[in-house]
Amino acid sequence: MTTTKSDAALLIDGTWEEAEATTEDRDPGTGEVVAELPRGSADDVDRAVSAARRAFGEWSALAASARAKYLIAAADALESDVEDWARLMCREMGKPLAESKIECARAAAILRFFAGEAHRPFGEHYESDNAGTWLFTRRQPTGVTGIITPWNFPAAIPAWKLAPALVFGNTVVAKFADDAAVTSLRVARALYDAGLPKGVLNVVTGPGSEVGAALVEHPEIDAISFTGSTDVGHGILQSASKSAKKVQLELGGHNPVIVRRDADVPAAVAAVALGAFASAGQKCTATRRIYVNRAVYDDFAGGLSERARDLVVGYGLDEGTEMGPLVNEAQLQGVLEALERAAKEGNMQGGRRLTDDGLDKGCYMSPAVLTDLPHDSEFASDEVFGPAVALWPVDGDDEALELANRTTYGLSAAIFTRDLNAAKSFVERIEAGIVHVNSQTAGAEVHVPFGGLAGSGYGPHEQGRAAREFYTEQKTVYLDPAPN
Ligand code: UN1
Repeated sequence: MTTTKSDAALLIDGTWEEAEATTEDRDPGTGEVVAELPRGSADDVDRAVSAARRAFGEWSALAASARAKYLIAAADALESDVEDWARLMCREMGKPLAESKIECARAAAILRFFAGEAHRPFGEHYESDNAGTWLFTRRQPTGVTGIITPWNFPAAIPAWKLAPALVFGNTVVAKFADDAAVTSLRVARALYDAGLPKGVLNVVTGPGSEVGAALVEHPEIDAISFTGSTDVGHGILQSASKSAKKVQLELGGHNPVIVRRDADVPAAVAAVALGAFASAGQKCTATRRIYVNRAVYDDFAGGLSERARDLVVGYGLDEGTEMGPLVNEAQLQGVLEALERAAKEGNMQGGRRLTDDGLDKGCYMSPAVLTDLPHDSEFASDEVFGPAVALWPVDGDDEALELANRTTYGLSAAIFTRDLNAAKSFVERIEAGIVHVNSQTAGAEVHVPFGGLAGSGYGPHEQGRAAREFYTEQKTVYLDPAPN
């Protein structure tokens, strides 16, 4: 599979454009250049926003089902090309092929779900206190939407923002993260090839400090949806609030797991290993903190340590690879440095750069399992975006819950137990937008809401029927007949 120049281009007003400057987009597994990415500018953003504004009137006036047809055609095209698309994802950001394929198929499923929204209710009908009055809510598109996506789910996250934006009648200017922009651009390409009218979807890649900032500050952008780090998200919120934009943020997580004494320990070990090390831990929903009942602590710790030690780290396209490289050198260095600081406060297995067996050209590390850390250590409260997890023994549910709820985050959490009352109490008391009983912390099904509480999110949740909140505005309509 090769990428061509036109795979990496700006899309403005229905035309694929080259930019004056480019950035090298490298395979983190081999160091090879995958593509030369256009470095868009604030001026490109301005042209894209004007195009989106011009396209808004006609696009928003179409029947939703007419808009949905483009999503279905794009889903068909992407689905027929999953293998090639997944290989591109693997080369661009390191996700092993099997995981990449699942994500690509999920992106197509997301487009199909949102196509279906065209035939589901948009508003609600109420009985008025005045007989004869029709009282209902009507939803209209939010407007010209700025969409900023991360590199860690470069197929699924663009799909889950673009699909509702478009089906509900918004026009879009998107900025995809440089580390996986060509993979994300395939979603835009599929919509474009489906015949999307010009200006409805525009894409400007380039540095967040210029392209992202121009998008967030642009007076003609009505709403911004962002997935990424908490720091960047909070900066976006401040800047977007100056022009009172609608803002939706999906931010970091520091997701806890509680393993009770009545848990199925091998199942808990398997789920924690998957939650912590899949995609090399580069998910906002990844598992990071485990509170294990003292009675099963040694069993659990032994099982997890064995699983981490045996995990096959390698190039994502190689058969048998279970964990690929981190996305780039800077991310790897940041993770290794955070782990070095953590190791000084406790014990660490793994957590080292790997260079043997041909891994020296890439950004590889062994998965880290930390034990004996103080509860007030940096690792216990700050997100480390890599394959690293810490375990602590606890004596009971109250202690486990208190520790699990201690961070400023609130994205995802899991409990492993066979006790229904304990599970119910966990669901009620845990500070998390997504709660699992006996399953890993990561994962998001397309038809249900996805979003974090506390510092993990801001604004309406994404996906499922929840996506309507952000991508539409409500009007309440009192409709009375005029007297004859
Ligand atoms: C998942 O757990 O499959 O950026 C989805 C992220 C989240 C998406 C997680 N917004 O990692």
